[in-house]
Amino acid sequence: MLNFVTTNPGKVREATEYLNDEVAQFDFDYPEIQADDLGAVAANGARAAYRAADGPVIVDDAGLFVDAFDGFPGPYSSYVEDTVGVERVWRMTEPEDDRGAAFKTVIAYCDGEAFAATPEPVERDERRGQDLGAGDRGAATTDEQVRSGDDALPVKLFEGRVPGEIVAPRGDGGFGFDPIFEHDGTTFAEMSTEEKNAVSHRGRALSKFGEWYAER
Ligand code: ITT
Ligand code: NA
Repeated sequence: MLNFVTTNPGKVREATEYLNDEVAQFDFDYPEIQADDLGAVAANGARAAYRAADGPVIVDDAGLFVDAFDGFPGPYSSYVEDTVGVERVWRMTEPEDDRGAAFKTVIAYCDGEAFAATPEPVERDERRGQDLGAGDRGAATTDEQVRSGDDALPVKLFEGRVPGEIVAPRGDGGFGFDPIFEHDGTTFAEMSTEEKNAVSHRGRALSKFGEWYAER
């Protein structure tokens, strides 16, 4: 059994749909370091959560990156959802000519073991090679195998990204910024969990993780 470390039931719903009965929510509010790198935040969280759970954990740190704002709110998405709110993120983006955005997530896995070194950051998503643009700051690219002092817990990272556009809110499904994020003409809040997983940042990261985990 794998602990999905999150306070967000929406994430658990998506992970359960994807990984079936292998995951359970571990409701643990890990201390989020101030960093503009989702991978660093997730890796740090996975280490803390592994110590607390005393078993294998995954942490998922996500964010909405708006192109016109150079990637804002990005790693600060949770804070912005709580303070500014989803509707006003739409209003802020509305006057912009370019309403392009991306959701990104980094899943960090930690089970206390070291992993075979990956020759290349194979978990980088399929869009590698394309110009990821300034809005993609915060992407994690490599495994956090670095050991420093007592903090000797290796973490494996899986990244997922999906491009889209910020639109006026539509739909009741999903969570967070889903109502204002449109992908191929449909907002994430208008999709079922299954439909969202098939195209989403989290679905992509979960798929990479699932493939790797099955071979482990
Ligand atoms: P945990 O840290 O406990 O997992 P959280 O909701 O704070 O829960 P994040 O920091 O990863 O998770 O999320 C950053 C923000 O982005 C937060 O406001 C989420 O609601 C939002 N978010 C994350 N994934 C999303 C998704 O798939 N669709 C819409 N919004 C999402
Ligand atoms: Na969070």
